[in-house]
Amino acid sequence: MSTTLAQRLLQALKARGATEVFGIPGDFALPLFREIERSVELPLYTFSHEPAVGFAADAATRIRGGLGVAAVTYGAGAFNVLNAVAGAYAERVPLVVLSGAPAAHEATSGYLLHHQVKTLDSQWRVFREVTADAARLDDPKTAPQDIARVLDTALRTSRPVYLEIPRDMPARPCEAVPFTAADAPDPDALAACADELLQRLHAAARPLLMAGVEVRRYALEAKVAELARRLSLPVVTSFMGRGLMSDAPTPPLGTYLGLAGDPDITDRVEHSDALLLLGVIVSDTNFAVSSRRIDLRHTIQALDGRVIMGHHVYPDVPLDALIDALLQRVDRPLPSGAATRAPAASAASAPTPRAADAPALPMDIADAVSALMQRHGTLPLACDVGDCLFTAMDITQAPLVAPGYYAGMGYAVPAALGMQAASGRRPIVLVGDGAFQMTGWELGNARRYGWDPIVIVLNNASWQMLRAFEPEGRYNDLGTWDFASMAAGMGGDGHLVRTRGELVAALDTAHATRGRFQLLDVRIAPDALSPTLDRFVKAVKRLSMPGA
Ligand code: S1T
Repeated sequence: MSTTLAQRLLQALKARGATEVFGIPGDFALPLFREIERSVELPLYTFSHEPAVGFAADAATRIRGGLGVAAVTYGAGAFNVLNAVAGAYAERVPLVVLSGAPAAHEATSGYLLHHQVKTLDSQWRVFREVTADAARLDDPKTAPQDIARVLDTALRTSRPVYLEIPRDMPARPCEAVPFTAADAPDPDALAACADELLQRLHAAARPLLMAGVEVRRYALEAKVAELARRLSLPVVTSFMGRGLMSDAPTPPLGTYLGLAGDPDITDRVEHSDALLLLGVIVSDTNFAVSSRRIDLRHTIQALDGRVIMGHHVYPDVPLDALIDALLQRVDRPLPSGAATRAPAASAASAPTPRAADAPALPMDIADAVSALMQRHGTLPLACDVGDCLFTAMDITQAPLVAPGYYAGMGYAVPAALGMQAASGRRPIVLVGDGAFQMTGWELGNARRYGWDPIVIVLNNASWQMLRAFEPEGRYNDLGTWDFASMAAGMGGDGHLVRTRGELVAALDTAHATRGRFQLLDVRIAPDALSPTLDRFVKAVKRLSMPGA
């Protein structure tokens, strides 16, 4: 019995770290789905709407490493998953899109085919714009090399890729998929880069390391933590990098949020004379509300396979090779002194404990989740866009997946399901009511797969983050949806929460209940912002009004 093209593809995905396939079939993808189910190489999980398929596959790879896999049908299915793929591209996620497609004889039938847009190549052209590589597997003889090239590009660039599979191909006999060898960086250039970088750090009075998403994407957290330890180099994370190295022996001092964040962290970043940006995307969400514009010429940027120092660039220095070269060279701490902890919040600044019957606020959610983790250990977090993400900045540092840069809503609930599928760990979800309206219903798929996330809905009856900028916009009003009452119909338990005391009690009950998702519908006054979002909004308004 020969091995099929689909089996070879699944074996190649598994060999590159994939542990499951998320998908929704369609007639152009039925042969592929049949082979996926028959081959038992990777479990297949289906969702209700393709954005969730993409978000789950994205989060699976963020939390576990390796490749994430989203399988969809041609046209209506593929265009539905497109926004999730765009977000994966922006946020450096190695997501593999498998799309069914018309068979060769259909493509030449002379008919316009169902699901077709402008031409049969329209989808191919659109996906080329949001992926690092693509292949059409229309020939079993060339498929092994094409699959190897595309999947290894995904891992090497940490970007999504696209494989289009005509429906007469999955069951065709096919040879094994090889691995492609990555070109090793020039050893002299790598040595020169590492030597210069260490010289700059040793010459600095206030060196600082900022860890960004590539440190997670290339599985370098332990090595970067070891490098910082040997150098006695203080570490912070970017906004997108929140949660990185949270389980390191010395976790980061905190997260850089400019004017919206901890003034000590802001001072360290903005006054560093050797800011080492490791895998940090230089985006507005990471740097927009700086109190003083960081002169990137005085930083050391290692991103996207190159290192920029001052006015010169080392063009081919992958982050993993750089970290290894630095570790080989470090033999003494930096003269700038030991990595000091950020000053602990003084007792005077410690918030006064609020009455249990006080209306629940975003900060109460941060405090309650932090307290839960202190009692029971770290739980991975999945956050959506909105004040929930700013609220998460005040939670104890823990592994966090969130669309912090592309900022596509509807991410967190499907992402949590993907995280639990890939890691087996129970996640906590923070999501606003607006984002929950988009994809919260995917919780209905949790029971049949045994997933049981704890979902905290910040139900402020509005698109509050937008209202913070446009208070008079009535279009931001959403009305109050009774999400707690809807949980049972989807196979979970709902908890209506109005006060701080009810929040703490509901979270304890939710944590103690396994096998059913738990939905905390936390009613929050529309004008109640997290402290971080409040500072962010004020900073943006101040910086966007010249002379403000
Ligand atoms: N649609 C999608 C898919 N993603 C988006 N980011 C937006 C629209 C724009 C947008 C925001 S924040 C926000 C929207 C609509 C409101 C979020 O409302 P909710 O989930 O209830 O959270 P909260 O009330 O905490 O704001 C970003 C700025 O572009």
